[in-house]
Order: sequence, then structure tokens, then C-alpha cells
Amino acid sequence: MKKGILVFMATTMVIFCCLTEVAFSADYKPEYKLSTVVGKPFAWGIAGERWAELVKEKTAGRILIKTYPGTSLVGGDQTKEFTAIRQGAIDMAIGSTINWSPQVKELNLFSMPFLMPDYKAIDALTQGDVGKDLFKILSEKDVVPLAWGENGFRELTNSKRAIRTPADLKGLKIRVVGSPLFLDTFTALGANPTQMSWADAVPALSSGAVDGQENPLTIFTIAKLDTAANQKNLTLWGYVADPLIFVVSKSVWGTWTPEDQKAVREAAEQAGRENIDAARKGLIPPDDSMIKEVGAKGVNVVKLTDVEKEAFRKATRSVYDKWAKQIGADLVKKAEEAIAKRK
Ligand code: X2X
Repeated sequence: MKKGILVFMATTMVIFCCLTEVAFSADYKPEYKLSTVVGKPFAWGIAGERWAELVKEKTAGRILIKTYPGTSLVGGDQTKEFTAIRQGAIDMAIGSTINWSPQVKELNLFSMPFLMPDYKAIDALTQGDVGKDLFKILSEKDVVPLAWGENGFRELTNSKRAIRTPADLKGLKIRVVGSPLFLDTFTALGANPTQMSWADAVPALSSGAVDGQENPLTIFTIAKLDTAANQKNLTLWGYVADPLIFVVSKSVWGTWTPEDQKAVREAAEQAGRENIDAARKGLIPPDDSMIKEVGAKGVNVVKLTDVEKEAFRKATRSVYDKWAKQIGADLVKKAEEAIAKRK
């Protein structure tokens, strides 16, 4: 009799375990969609592949990820990426602060002209309290932010002439990304900015419909903008930099076990660190091999002195002040203080 009860209890437990296992694995999708703007061999695309690979490894294949470069889940319209995550069309993403800033106004912080003078300044923000504040803001908008990556300092290129002063930019048609802040900055500099997605930018530059653009040198070299898009003049001015953010949609996150959540977070942190190293390779003195490589292609490289930069800073000061209000005076002040204290 006693034995009968034990057998009954054991059987019930096995059935219960099987049922919960089924219930929990039923919530797991066979595959998760990861969005990025560019794919391999761009550092950003490599970061997507790496995150997917590490997640597969760390979850023993319970979470499988397919990458969708070219922001293809939103037809290439990168400023719609964040909304698509919130709506469930994208499960996870590595997004640029620029592309998500139309929906998360505080992310415009990184696009404030001449806020961050160097890489240590980026780190002072992303790795400090400002980064935490931004992650808190994001987590109130249906995503779980996990780690920072980096696209990089955005340098100015064009097909027409060397740019050393704001006057040199006068009348040049410059492709900018989708935050209105960029329209203000380039208008203040006397240029003629036009907003378009990355997918449209390269053909527009190649055909000469647009004269110039701004992007990190890692994007410039891999997209071969010098030959593919007539971009023979480069000005190193480091006016803004866009970090990348690794996120998972909150509704997807909630379906994963704590163990798998931890694995996905750790994978993002590792892929993020590797991505930041890759984004900075050859750009930090004494190793400026990336800049030399661009020069060796016959691109005319102008590196602004601090005095020359000051003229651009002055010309865009009103844009800085206007956007400080829109982003939030407290956050901007916190950022300025963190940068002033950087080591
Ligand atoms: O569109 C761009 O310029 C790019 C690829 O750098 C971003 O997505 C912000």
C-alpha cells in the first residue's frame, strides 16, 4: 500500500515536471530576430553575429538567434527600429543612439556637437551614472538594455573640397541620419543637410545627388566611400560619437528563465566589449593605422587643430543650448560633469 502511494507520488511529480518543462519551452521561439543597421564585415555586424554565437553557446542551444542586417525588418528605415522592437516585430537589436533618438529623446545626448572630446569622455558617460540613467529610461520603454557597444566618432567627408572652417561647408549638400538635431547642426554650419537612411545614402552619394556625409571611419573604409561614393575629402573633427546599445524586447525577455537571461546578458556584455575594441582599432594614438590607411588610398585627410575645432564649436553653440533643453538640462549637466572629471 505504502509502495503504491510512493509510486503514485513519484509518477505525479514526473508528470508535473514534464508539463512545466513543456509549458516553459513552449514560450521559447524556435528563433529570435536580431536587428542591426549594417552586417558583416562592419564591426557592428560582427557584434551581432558574435552576440548570437555566444548566446547559443551559453544557453546550450536553447536560444537561437538569426541576424537581420540592413535594418531589413523595417525595410531599411533605421529610425523605425525602436518602434518595431516595442511592437514585437524585432526581438532584439544592437542599435545606434542616433537611430533610436527620435523615440528616446535623451539619446540625443551623444549627438550634442562637441560634447565628447575623446574616447575617455564616451566611457565617462556610458560606463558611469549617465549610462545607468539612460538604461533606466530605456527599461521604461518596453526594452531590456544589456550592454554598450560603439559605432564611433563621426567624421566628415565630401566629394567637393577640403573642410577646415565652417565657411568651407557653405552650401554643401550633406546626408545626415534621422534625428532633427543633425539638421540643426548642419544648418548652423551653413551646409544644406538632407535626411536619409543608410540604405539610401550610398546611392545618393555615388550619383552626386548629395556631396557629403558623416560616419565613423570603420564604416567609411568598409563601405569604400572613397571609391564607391566619391568621398575624397575627409575632415577629422570628432564632433559627435554614437554608442551602440544591446537590447532585448521586454516581452521576449520575460519568457526566458533567469538562467537564460543571465546568459544573454553576459553574452551581450562580452560582444559589447569586443565591439568597442574593434570600433577603436587604429584610431587611438599611437596606433593611428586606420587614418594612415585612409590617407594611403588617396583621400585628402584634414585633421583639425583645437583652434580650428573651436570655430565649429562656436558656430554650433546655439544648437547645443537648444538641444540641452530638449534632452533635459539635468542629464546634460550630469554628462558635462562626468566628462570634466574623466581620468
Ligand atoms: O546611417 C548611418 O550613418 C549609420 C550606419 O552610421 C547609423 O546607423 C547611425
